[in-house]
Amino acid sequence: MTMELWTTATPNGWKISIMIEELLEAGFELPGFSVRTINIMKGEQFTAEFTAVNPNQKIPVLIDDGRPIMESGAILHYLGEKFPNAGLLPEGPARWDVLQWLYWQVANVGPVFGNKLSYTRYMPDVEDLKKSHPLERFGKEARRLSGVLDDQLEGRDYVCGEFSIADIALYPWIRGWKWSKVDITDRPNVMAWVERVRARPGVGRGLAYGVPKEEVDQWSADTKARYARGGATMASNDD
Ligand SMILES: N[C@@H](CCC(=O)N[C@@H](CS)C(=O)NCC(=O)O)C(=O)O
Repeated sequence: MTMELWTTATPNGWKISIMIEELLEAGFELPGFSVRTINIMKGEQFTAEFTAVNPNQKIPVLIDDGRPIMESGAILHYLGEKFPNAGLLPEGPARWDVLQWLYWQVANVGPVFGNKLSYTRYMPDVEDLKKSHPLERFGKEARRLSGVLDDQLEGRDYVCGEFSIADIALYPWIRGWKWSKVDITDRPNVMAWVERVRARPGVGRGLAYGVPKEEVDQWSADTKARYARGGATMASNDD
């Protein structure tokens, strides 16, 4: 078996590195697993080699025994099915609880938080006039989505009760609320869930792929500046 993850340290990349580490944490063995870091700041996603495995030219990509799979949601779904005993994509009626929240993430939270982040951090300030509409639009929608998530988490430790690929999909975008400037401090269930998910050993290891230890939870000023500069030349992080 060979399984290659082509990725980098971004919210969509973390979804898969967290999934891999949660599988390892649960005792599954992935002997042929390897990670290849794609430098999206340098445009490695646009090479012919990358485009051959993902015509959409974005990380992450999983190549399982030579078969490439693009789209973080599809990769989580695929791995959830491949390792049914991990319980990250349960069988029976609970499966559809999880899948609907997975699709809610890829269709809503990813694009909205991604665009909010992009306009907040990656569009130069001189364009302020042009920024006001998208900032209001995506800011308001991100706040609304955080309220939906808060309601769903009422009385639950995780999005669908037990930890699942729905949590794995949602966490990397929500954890960046300060960087995206989406205030969730009045969403107590979401705030507690962010802490709870972060405390899982597999999640901690998944966030550390390609990241210096001291920057897993807090970027240095240099890294922030580098991301802001690099992001300005990139397409928005649509899901
Ligand atoms: N819908 C895709 C989105 C992937 C995506 O936006 N990846 C970003 C990094 S988080 C990327 O590769 N950006 C490079 C670019 O836009 O050129 C998924 O969920 O996998």
